[in-house]
Amino acid sequence: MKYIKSLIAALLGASVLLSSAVMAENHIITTKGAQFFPIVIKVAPGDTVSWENMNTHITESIAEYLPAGAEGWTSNMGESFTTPPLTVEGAYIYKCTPHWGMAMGGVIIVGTPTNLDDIKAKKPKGPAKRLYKKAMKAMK
Ligand SMILES: [Cu+2]
Repeated sequence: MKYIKSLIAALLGASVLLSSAVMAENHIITTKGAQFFPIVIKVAPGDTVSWENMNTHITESIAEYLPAGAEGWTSNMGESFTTPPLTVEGAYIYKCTPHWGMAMGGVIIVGTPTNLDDIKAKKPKGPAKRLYKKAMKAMK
């Protein structure tokens, strides 16, 4: 009986480990004209994000609008890019640098976006302000 109990405990432990590894998801963002779609995407910590249909676009994180300790990224023009696993919770604002003047950017919300107050405190302007507002709205 003791043996069976420990066997069950081991199996349960293994399935928990397995499911947390399997649960990490990849989320796709695509482009429509000079816009990312969806503009705001919510993911879980450990998930990845990929951009497709990038033809004349890039994705570049904006250092001042990332959660503290998060790593940024910059893709090449036209590249279908995938982030490393996004493990730091928070809102990540990114842009298409060549089309930033046309407000082409987006927000990735990883888990709980505890840095939205930090972003607000930096008084974002123009497209960054718009993205901040969209992130706030997405959390309501
Ligand atoms: Cu672009």
